[in-house]
Amino acid sequence: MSVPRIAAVHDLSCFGRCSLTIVMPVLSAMGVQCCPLPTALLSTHTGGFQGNTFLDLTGQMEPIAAHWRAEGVKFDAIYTGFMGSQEQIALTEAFIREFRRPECRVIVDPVMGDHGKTYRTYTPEMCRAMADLAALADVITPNRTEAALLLGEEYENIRLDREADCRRWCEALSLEGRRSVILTGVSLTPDTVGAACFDRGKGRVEFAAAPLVDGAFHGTGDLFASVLAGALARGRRLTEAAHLAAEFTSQCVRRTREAGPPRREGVDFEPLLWRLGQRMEAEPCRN
Ligand code: PXL
Repeated sequence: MSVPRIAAVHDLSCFGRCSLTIVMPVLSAMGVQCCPLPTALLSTHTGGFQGNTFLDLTGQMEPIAAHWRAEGVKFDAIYTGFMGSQEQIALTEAFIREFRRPECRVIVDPVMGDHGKTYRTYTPEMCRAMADLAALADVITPNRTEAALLLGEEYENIRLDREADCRRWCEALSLEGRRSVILTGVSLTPDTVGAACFDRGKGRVEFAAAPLVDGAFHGTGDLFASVLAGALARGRRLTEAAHLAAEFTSQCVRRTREAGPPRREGVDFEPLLWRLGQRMEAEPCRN
C-alpha cells in the first residue's frame, strides 16, 4: 500500500503553533506524506504577537509547482489554508486546476478570521478571492466567522446552537450540493462542540461532536482541519473524519488548559500525536 500524499499550501509560522507547524506533524503521525507548498515564512502567526517578520514566498510557488510538474509528482489531496495575498490565492487556484485529478480531493480551509473578526492581514478583496478559491473545493471547513463571510451574512445571524439552523447554513454553504461542508464551532448542547457535516455524496447533514473544553487557543482550526485532511486521505468517511478531528482537538485543548501556556502559543498537541497514529493503525487504511 502506498502512503497517501497531500500537497499542503500553507505558511510556515515558526513560533505559535499553526499552519505548517501543525499540518506537517499531524499528517506524518497519521501515516500521510505532507508536501508543503509554503506561501510565506513568518517569525510568529499574526494573532496575539506584534512585529512578526514576513517573508513572502509567493514568487516561489510557481517554480516549485513547475519542478513538481516536470518530475511528474501526483497528489491524493490538496489542502490549503491561510493566504498572504490575493496573488497567492490566484496562484493556489492555478495549482489546484493543474494538479487535481479525478482521485485527488481538494480541501480548502477558507481561513479568514475568528470570533466575528477577520485576521488583520485580510482585506475584503482577499475574502472575495478566498470565496472563489473555496468554490473549487471538494470539501471546505469554515468556522462561524468564515461561514458568515462566504455567505455574505451577518456573523450574529449564523447561530450554531440549533440543529435546524446548522443544517440550513451547511446546505447553503454547499453551493447546491456541489461541495461537502464541515462547518465547525457547532454546539448543539452546552457541553459539546464539533461540526455539522454536509456530505455531497449522501446529500445530507450529520453531526460530529466532542466534549467542549473552554479556552480559545490559537491554531485549533488548523489542528481540526489537518486531522480531518489526514483521516480523509486515510480513507475515512466525512463525518467519521470530522468526529476524529473534533475529539482530538478537544483532547489537546483539555491537555493544554491543564498545562497552562499562553493561548497565543497554540495547543500543545505533540504529546498526544501518538493517539492519531494509533487510531489510524487500529483500523486498516480504506484506500
Ligand atoms: O491559524 C491560522 C493562521 C495561519 N497562519 C498565520 C496566521 C493565522 C491566524 O492568525 O496569522 C500566519
